[in-house]
Amino acid sequence: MDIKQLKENIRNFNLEDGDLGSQGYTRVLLQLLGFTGHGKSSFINSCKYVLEEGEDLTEYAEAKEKQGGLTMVRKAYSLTDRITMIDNRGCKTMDDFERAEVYAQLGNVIPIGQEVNWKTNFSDMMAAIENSEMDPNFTDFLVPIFVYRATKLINPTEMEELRTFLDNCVKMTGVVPIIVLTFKTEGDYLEMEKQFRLMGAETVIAIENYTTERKIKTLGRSTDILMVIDSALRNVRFRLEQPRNPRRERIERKKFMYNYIHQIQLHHEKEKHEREISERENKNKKQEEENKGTCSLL
Ligand SMILES: Nc1nc2c(ncn2[C@@H]2O[C@H](COP(=O)(O)OP(=O)(O)OP(=O)(O)O)[C@@H](O)[C@H]2O)c(=O)[nH]1
Ligand SMILES: [Mg+2]
Repeated sequence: MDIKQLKENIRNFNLEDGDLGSQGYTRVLLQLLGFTGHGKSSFINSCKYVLEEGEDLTEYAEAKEKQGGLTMVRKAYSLTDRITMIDNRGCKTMDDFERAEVYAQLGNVIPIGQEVNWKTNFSDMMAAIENSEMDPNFTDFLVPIFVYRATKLINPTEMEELRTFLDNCVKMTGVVPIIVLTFKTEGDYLEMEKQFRLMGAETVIAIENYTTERKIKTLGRSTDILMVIDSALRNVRFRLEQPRNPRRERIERKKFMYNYIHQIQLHHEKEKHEREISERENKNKKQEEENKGTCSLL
């Protein structure tokens, strides 16, 4: 498909187009997820830049390298009347708590426009889910997009964590996250693509983001970026060919969150219990050795 056609398809995308209509969905939410500094905010700027005419790049979403992460508040950026991108807070690690927060953002449990603070206890997490009932949103069709730097190699442990993460995104949304490999010209993106495919990714697209320093529009760079949005819309069309119930899907996401939080709670309790046993054993051993020492002196 040529670039003109891609742009037209995106601009004219309508949720009503399929045989079953929109089934209650009113917009597509492209949910950008990933580690801090991997290029989520830059990707939003790039998408808007490519869809707009002209060569003036506007930094809609602030993008720069910042220790600890730059984007803290979930923000929405509309691409068309029907398609909105969400710049979610990036995570530093993939530990249980941060991941729970990533799922909460993906499931729209954290309202748009709200600062995302990593919670460190289970009751706060449960409370956040309950609070989301104040303003329940079930009319957004969620599409996860995972943004990852092509320069950052993945070790086997991370690979397992990412595989589970991709799988859980499918459980929550019915869509396998689209993998966007940024810094295309700086890393071995072919190798990275292979790794992600081995983890279960269906669509992997390497791109070079447009930045204020490097903003000359070229055919290849612009096409790559549009392909990501096009691929997301293909997923939406595919899912809308089947009868759907947005309210039910929202309930299912909520159940997933409760179950996930319950699982990590059990996991943490088990770890705590094992730590206590090992500490007690060490203490007893030390006591025995001290006693032995006293006996031999006698
Ligand atoms: N060369 C190059 N630089 C990029 C690319 N993508 C992002 N950058 C740069 O990488 C830095 C971090 O990018 P951001 O878009 O702020 O990353 P982020 O994922 O939004 O980070 P947080 O908000 O901290 O989670 C910025 O200085 C960008 O200009 C790319 O594809 N190529
Ligand atoms: Mg950002």
